[in-house]
Amino acid sequence: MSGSSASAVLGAVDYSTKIPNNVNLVSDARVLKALEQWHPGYIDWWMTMGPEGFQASEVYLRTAVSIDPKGWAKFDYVKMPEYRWGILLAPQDENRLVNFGAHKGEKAWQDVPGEYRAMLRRLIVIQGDTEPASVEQQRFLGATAPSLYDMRNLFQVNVEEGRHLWAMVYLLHKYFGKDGREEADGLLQRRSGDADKPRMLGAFNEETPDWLSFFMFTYFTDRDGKMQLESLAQSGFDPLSRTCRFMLTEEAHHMFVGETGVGRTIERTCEAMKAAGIEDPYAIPRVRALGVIDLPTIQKKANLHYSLSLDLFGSEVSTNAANFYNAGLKGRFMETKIEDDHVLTSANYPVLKLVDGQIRSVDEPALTAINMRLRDDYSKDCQGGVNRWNTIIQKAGIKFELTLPSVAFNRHIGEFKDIHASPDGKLLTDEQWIKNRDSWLPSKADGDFIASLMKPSWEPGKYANWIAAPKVGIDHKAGDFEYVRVHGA
Ligand code: BYC
Repeated sequence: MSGSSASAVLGAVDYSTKIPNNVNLVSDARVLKALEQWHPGYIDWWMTMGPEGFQASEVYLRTAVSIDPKGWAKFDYVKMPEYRWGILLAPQDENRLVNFGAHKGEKAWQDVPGEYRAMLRRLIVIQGDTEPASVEQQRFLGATAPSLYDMRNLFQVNVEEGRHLWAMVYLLHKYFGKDGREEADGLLQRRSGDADKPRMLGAFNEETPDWLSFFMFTYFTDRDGKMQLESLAQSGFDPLSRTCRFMLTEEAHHMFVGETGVGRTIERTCEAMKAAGIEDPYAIPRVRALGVIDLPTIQKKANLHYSLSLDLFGSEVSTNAANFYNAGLKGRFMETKIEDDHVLTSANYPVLKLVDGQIRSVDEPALTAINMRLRDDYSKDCQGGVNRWNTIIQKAGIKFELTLPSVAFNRHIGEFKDIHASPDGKLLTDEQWIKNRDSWLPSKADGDFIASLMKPSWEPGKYANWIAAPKVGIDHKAGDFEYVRVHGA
């Protein structure tokens, strides 16, 4: 089927333009031109800040060929710089309404409401900023991939984060004129961890130094992505809603990579402990001597990434969040499934706060507690995978349970940013914190040990000693499938 006739099919992607899309870009010369002008800068960014050392390798990637649930994933070998980053929106529902806030019941907006322009632009820019940031954070991991399967998954996540950047850049170019173009350029100029031009949100300026961090990041931080995208998918600004709905389908794979990556790490540790007859999970030197990551260190990594990700929800009580909601721009998780008035002018919501030196639940107006509610939904969502990790440990007969730390632990944003608390939520003096910090968060020595295990394992079907093989292959490929044809290997 030719590009233009393909685009006539509902949801099909037009590959006839330089930028594949299902938004009829050919008939929108202004936006097409703006995006084509932005494209070289993007490729330049990808070549300098994307996966280091693998731009010439052929990677078995999925590319969206249609947004239809059955047809959006087509697998083939692609060199990453040639990946067809496209603009894909979920189908428009002509009858869609604004479902919450002061405009509840109005027809969903197809254009930016003038009064909310700045607020909406800010939300889109923050969302957009996280996408290239994560690629920058992960750019050195290919060199130490524990298998070709894992390497391919890393690159899949990376190209899709690139596509999510395109998604936000499309909205900026299409709906925000000159300042949208400037913001789109800014998204290529900031850099993760840069002292002068850092990325906008805290967790996106942290390092992802090893593969366990990558898996924790895709489990915990991509899950913030899921919650935020789901809330933005509720937006009364319909193009944002449609964009986020399609992004969510891709996000699911990222969290799968995280959950199974941590799960396989745990599985391998338990297996090695059993084979060596080690029952005590705290016999750390003995476990490490087996070349696997001990369970207490896995707990520390989870503590770190969960607490960093909690910061991404902003302050528990936030007028920004209330304004976003009231304006109909950003809703709650699964807004339309919640049974209340969706206006929230008279409702309350319990918020954990610091009261007289104690962590207490205090009722706050639900409208200002929107971030807290989303964070609560996030914590519940996180618990599911932790339970599944614990099942792996239990099945191996090892007495150890992974837990999510208290929301007061290791926080830099919100109610608990100025205090120290233990993972079980006890308030601590500075001295107690300093004394115990390394037993709750990864220490330099833990980092060095994990780094010592990060040796490449690139033979098809082979896995580094510290991680178990996956249960099934990507696209149901056999165990020895060559997911990446590494250039020059
Ligand atoms: N770091 O009222 P406040 C993803 C700022 S992840 C630095 O507390 P608000 C992905 C805030 O900007 C999802 N600054 O919070 C995952 C504000 O600044 P201004 C990304 C922070 O505004 C993995 C001030 O503090 N998407 O997709 O209600 C891989 C007071 O703000 C932080 C979104 O986040 C922080 N952590 O909520 C790839 C959705 N937190 O305005 C991708 C869009 C707050 O005073 N963003 N601040 O200068 C939002 O909805 C909101 O901006 C936030 C903050 C939830 C982030």
